[in-house]
Amino acid sequence: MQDTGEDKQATETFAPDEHQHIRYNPLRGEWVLVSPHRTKRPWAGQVERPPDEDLPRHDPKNPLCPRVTRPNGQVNPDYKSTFVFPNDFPALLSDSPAPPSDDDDPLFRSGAARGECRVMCFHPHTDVTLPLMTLVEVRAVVDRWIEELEELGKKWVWVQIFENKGATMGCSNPHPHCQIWASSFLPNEPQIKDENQRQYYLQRGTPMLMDYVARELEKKERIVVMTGDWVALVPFWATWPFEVMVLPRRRHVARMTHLTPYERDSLAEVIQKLTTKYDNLFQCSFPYSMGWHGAPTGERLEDAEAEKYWVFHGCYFPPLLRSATVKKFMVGYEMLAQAQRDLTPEQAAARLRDLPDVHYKLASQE
Ligand code: H2U
Repeated sequence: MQDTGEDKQATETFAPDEHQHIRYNPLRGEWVLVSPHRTKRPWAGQVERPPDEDLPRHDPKNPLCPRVTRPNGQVNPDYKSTFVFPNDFPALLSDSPAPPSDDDDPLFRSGAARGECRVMCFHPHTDVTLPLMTLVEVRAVVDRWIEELEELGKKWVWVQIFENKGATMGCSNPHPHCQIWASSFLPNEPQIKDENQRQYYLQRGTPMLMDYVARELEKKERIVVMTGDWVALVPFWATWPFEVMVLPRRRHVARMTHLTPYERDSLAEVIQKLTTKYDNLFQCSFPYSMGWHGAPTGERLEDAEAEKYWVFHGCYFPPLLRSATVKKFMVGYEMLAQAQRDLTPEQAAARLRDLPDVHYKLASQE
């Protein structure tokens, strides 16, 4: 427990939407400071450029578009659905010399890093993001993610699928796409989640996130959208203002590769519904970084214990705070002490939940 000090002075009754407090994230084993009384502070800081809404459907200069020649001379096929290619500027190569082993040195440790990086285009049209695709098209994206996980997961212990969307998140290309980085090592984030889920399972004999989702379904305070098999909610311990987790709500699933056809359809639906609400929040193409986490792969595919405690889930981290142009900075206190938020997770969930289910661009066409 973080030392909260004795609360000797409090005379008012605690109200989570009014009074500052700290919340625990059991998945990462860390705390977040919630300061709801600060939501009304004026903003005179940096303003982002609004996302570009007038994108061409096809740009012959964009290396992610169909039929375009990439700078390395390769010509993209005239793809009609998803398209995956090896990243031309990969952070991880499959064959590279390893540093000398220095496990005994407590101060200067290093290790081998090998892997593969791919780029996956979601759709042939640059102006069509996930919420604007048909359900069949989103389902094709889900299927392709699973195919990539199956293939890369045979060899690599961790396959990270992630989407960086919008220039605010450092995304270099507006074409709808994600990246897939597979590595010979378990990166920090999944390693922390692996250990915390394992410890919880050892102590209680149930998977942490299935227990968590059951409690959230009872409370109904932080739910944004639900489909047959999935729930998208703002976690109790969210750090980003409109952070969302996508969790299985009926059946314990450890890996994305374990999904049934119906669960895949239902996942496509929750992705479409959530991203529609995101875009509707500030009537813009909502930026975020998102990705999927499930039980490790490669040499850990046979780890039956990990399949008992890992719960497959999605994480959405959007930076926007109060408009299409004002983002939350994770700086100062966050870098030096711990994450802090103003808006409560319950307020964020209510704002998203109350938005229309129809995308603002499609609503104007009705
Ligand atoms: P981001 O927009 O999320 O940065 O991803 C684009 C990726 O596409 C990036 O990793 C790759 C970049 O290396 N890329 C290619 O592999 N080939 C190209 O011709 C352009 C971009």
